Formats: sequence, C-alpha cells, structure tokens
Amino acid sequence: MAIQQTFLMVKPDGVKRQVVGDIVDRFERRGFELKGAKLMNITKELAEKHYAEHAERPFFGELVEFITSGPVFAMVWEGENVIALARLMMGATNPAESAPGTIRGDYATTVAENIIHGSDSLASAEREIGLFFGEEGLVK
Ligand code: YYY
Ligand code: MG
Repeated sequence: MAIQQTFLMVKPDGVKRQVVGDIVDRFERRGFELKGAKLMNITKELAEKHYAEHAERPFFGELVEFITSGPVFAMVWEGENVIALARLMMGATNPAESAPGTIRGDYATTVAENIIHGSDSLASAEREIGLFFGEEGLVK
C-alpha cells in the first residue's frame, strides 16, 4: 500500500445536522492527517464538474441542487490507503445498506441526503483535490 490523499466533503445535510466535528474526529482517531479544510458554498458550475460522471443519470439535477443548497465542509485527508479506508468508514452509498458504525449508517436514511462524499479512486481523488483545493490550498 502507499500513502495517499483523498477528497472528503460533508454535504449540506451534514453541516446542518452539525456532524462536522464528529466526522473530523473519526478520521483523526483512525490516524489520518488533515491537509486542507474549508467551509464553502459550491457554485452550480463546480457541482456539475465535480459530479460530471453522473451527468446523464436521472438524479443529476436533484444532486446538483442539493449539493449547492447550503455550505459544505471540504477536506483533504492523507494516510496509508486512505482512499479505500475512508470509503469503508463512510458506508454504502445507499444508507439503507450502510452498516451501523459507518458515517452514513449512523446519520443517514436516504441516498439523496447521505451526509458525506469521498473520492472512489486515485484518479478521482487527484481530480477532486485539484477542483476544490489545488496544490497551493494544502499544507505541506
Ligand atoms: O460515491 P458515492 O457518493 O458513494 O455514490 P455515487 O454513485 O458516486 O453517487 C453520487 C451521489 O449521487 C450519491 O452520494 C447520492 C446521489 N445518488 C442519488 O441521489 N441516487 C442514486 N440512485 C445514486 C446516487
Ligand atoms: Mg462517487
């Protein structure tokens, strides 16, 4: 395995529910290192770029509307195998299938509002970190 970076984002439902602190705590306790973080509003343009792979899906319009509906908490985390481990800690995309103890399994019940985003591969992590932070947006 290798030291990787991944892009994670607490979605507007998670910010409203005030679970940012718990989510940061989970990744700190696991031993990952926070390299960048910001509370921000996402423009429609950024949302459409971020979710470009889903542009043809029937839920795309609602997804863009939801992710731009309020502030998100965007983060970059670094550590051993962090891309796959963060996905495990998040739980299944559909909270109906997310195990208790995972972030979605603890906080969500519907796929449309599932609390957190996390990169699903090395390529998407690099792309998403670039979109939201760029090189200069991260600590050394
Ligand atoms: O990466 P992840 O967030 O776990 O799932 P994706 O398949 O990439 O879908 C992105 C996002 O789209 C998902 O978190 C919720 C939403 N979505 C939806 O609203 N309805 C679906 N049937 C599938 C996904
Ligand atoms: Mg995805």
